[in-house]
Amino acid sequence: MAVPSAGRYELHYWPTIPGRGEFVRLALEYAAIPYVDVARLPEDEGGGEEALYASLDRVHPRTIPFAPPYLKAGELVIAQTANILLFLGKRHALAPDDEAGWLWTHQLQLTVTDFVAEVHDTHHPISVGEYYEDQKAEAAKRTAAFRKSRIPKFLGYFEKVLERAAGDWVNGKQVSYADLSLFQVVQGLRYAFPRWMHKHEKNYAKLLALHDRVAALPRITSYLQSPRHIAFNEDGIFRYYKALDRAD
Ligand SMILES: N[C@@H](CCC(=O)N[C@@H](CS)C(=O)NCC(=O)O)C(=O)O
Repeated sequence: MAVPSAGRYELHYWPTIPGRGEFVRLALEYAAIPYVDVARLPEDEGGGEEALYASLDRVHPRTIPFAPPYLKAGELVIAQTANILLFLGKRHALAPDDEAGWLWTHQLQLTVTDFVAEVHDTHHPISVGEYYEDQKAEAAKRTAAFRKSRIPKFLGYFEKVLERAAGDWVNGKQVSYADLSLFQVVQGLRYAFPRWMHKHEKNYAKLLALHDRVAALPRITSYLQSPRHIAFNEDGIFRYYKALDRAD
């Protein structure tokens, strides 16, 4: 990984998890946009969690992020995953440039954002600041409801969106960052809820087909095999806890 250089985007995100940063990484990788994953650099080059945390307050005099991920693009500091993607979409043709098209893509991304927050709440239903192990009973209850009604509602919605799309992608013929994010949603659910997905994912054929198309995009395929890609683990958003994964 190269040291940040002028003109190169800097992604600032927790260095050991795919998390929300992954939605941004997928867009950068697909569009072959040079970037530095700053927190993954050695500490003496500005990497590490401590430096990331400290940077939130210092990165800009005015437009400070609430939480990672954030992207530095020259003088701009942009936080909120969907906002970062809105920016990249416009600058790098990762979304249609007509008003209806970029708004629609952003709308879908905000829906993914809502879903990701609910995924997070399955293992942290009471307190973000406490361990899963300290809220296991509540997590089991919350996740049962999540599996029963929320996953089907969100996936059913994405499926309907794809049924109505005028082509292979949510925007028809052009791949957008929202397609890449839907890929990550399927990846994450397969990791966190394998038993549930094994039984139910067949109900979302269009979404699965989209997932496979994204996986086959050459730059995505090579990214997923590269050391830049971080595997899911139990510190991230999509976590596998046996107790939370049931077929129903
Ligand atoms: N809505 C924000 C959420 C950002 C967020 O919650 N980031 C997490 C990591 S994935 C974090 O570090 N949160 C710290 C906190 O909420 O205190 C987004 O989509 O970017």
